[in-house]
Amino acid sequence: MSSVPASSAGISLSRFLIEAQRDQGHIDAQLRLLIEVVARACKRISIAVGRGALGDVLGTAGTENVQGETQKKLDVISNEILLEANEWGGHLAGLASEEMDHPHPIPNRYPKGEYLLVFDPLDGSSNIDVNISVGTIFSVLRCPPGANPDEADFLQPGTRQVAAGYAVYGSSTVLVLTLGQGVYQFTLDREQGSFVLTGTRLTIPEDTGEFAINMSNLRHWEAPMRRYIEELLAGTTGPRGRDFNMRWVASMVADVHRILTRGGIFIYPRDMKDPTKPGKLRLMYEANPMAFIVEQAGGAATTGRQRILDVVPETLHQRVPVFLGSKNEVERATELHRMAD
Ligand code: AHM
Ligand code: MG
Repeated sequence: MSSVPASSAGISLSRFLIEAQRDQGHIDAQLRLLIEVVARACKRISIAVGRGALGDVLGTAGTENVQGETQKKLDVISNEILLEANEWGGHLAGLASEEMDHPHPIPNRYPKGEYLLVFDPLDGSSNIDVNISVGTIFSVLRCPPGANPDEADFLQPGTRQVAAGYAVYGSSTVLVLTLGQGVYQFTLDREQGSFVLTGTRLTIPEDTGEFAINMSNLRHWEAPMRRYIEELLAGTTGPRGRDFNMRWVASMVADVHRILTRGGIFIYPRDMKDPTKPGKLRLMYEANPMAFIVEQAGGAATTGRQRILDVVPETLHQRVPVFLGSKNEVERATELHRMAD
């Protein structure tokens, strides 16, 4: 990561966005407002997560989402915070979330804008109760002109994203953002209540000695996936001729944030545990925004077979295998899958 140049020290997210609009013309007023509003919602989620057991926010909500997963109280609270913050500002035509079966229309009493917002309000939520980092992931698309958006209008490939980002609620709260012109990091100044620029033009090293995967699924993987990990585990006497270390937080935001900070490869492959599911992670609000960020930082992101950003979604909650991070490792893993096909 490039540290912040002295001339940019203390720049707030608001100032960064105003300059991106006014001086560079990278964004328009609606997109600026959208990012500001999402950041404000992330601040509120950060406060709720940070209260932990003091806030009556831990544990399950007693409901399931469309994917049959038990919702945590904080999943539901975070989803509501993002909905309430975003629906009245006039910058959105519609929203969709991991926690809602169908897109959420903008109520008729509010003006509609040009953008669509898709998000995972609280990723890694199995980690909430044990005080491990969780996060929010979001992706911004343009609404097709004149559309009163329905689900089909959201089903755009990741190449059409105009912005993407995530917040990690960890030892500090960090917001990582791309507007398609590099990747920037902001850290929440808890005393001031604002996000401050702490990293510009983040880059992921092309080579790495670190991989992130849930190894307990090894017996369910496809042959090329097993071969790739066996190569890494073989160490200095194996085909790769060096040692690799493993890290797995089980919060995608935290694992991806580590990779943006110091490199690595993150993999959630397809497995045969449930052959009806082509992977665990969701394309539109997990894989696509992370793939956009990783590519903007010079890394690579594939399904093991094709570039994630080129996948044309068929459904809102579609799953895909995910291989992302340091370019040379993603290319090696992808090459093994292609050779096996
Ligand atoms: P979630 O959106 O329901 O929280 O699930 C996504 C999470 C990712 O954050 C993480 O990489 C993965 O699922 C963890 O999976 P596993 O439980 O197999 O380790
Ligand atoms: Mg998630």
